[in-house]
Amino acid sequence: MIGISSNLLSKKIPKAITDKRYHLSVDYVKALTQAGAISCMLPILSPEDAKQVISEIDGLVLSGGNDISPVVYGQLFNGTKEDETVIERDLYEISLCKEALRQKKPILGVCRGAQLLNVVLGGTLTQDISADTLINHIQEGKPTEASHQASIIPNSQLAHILNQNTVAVNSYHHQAIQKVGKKAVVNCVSEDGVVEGIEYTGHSFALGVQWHPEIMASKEEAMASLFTYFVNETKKKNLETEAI
Ligand SMILES: [Mn+2]
Repeated sequence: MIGISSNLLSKKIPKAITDKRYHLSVDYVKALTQAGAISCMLPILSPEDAKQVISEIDGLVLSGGNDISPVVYGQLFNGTKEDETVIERDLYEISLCKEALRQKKPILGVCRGAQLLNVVLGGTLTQDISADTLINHIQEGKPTEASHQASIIPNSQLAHILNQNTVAVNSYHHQAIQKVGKKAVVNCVSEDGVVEGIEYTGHSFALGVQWHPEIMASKEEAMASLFTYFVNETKKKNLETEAI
């Protein structure tokens, strides 16, 4: 069972009785189903609950969504809008991510999730890259289609998973990884130098990509292989446990 972190929606939905809802794009669920896993959506609980939640799942997907509050990586608001952050989500996901690393449960971070993994490992983010980049990282075309190229760092886990030197990715971010966290390395960089992926160098699988592979996974084999690899890692852990 894979747990997928969720967003908090506070907008009024037509015909819904209440305004506040946890929500998640169905593409994450579909990509994991295609990779042979069943999944569940993780509502935003208290950080103290993370230990038990992680103990009950085999792997964690940190999903995309709103900007992470710079407060959690020691910066002031400088490009991130405070009203677009959800501090309870940040604090809960930080706790989930730390606990998954501690319990050696595989982690796949998508977009915000990659940034969150970096923050947990002690890294920082650039709060607004739009003024400094040569390509538009908030694409205008369809989300199922790639909008920019990125180079995969040779000998990285990502290079091993995708088995290619470059990758065409979709792009929906105005923030990016700045200082890379401890025990993490960059595994993918866009043509204009923006970090497009990181991976953990410790004793469990934790990898984050800045794009949205779940939206492309039904059509693109490379994107599907990210989920397949991640799901296989979660099964490996079970086999190890069963062998004991
Ligand atoms: Mn991008």
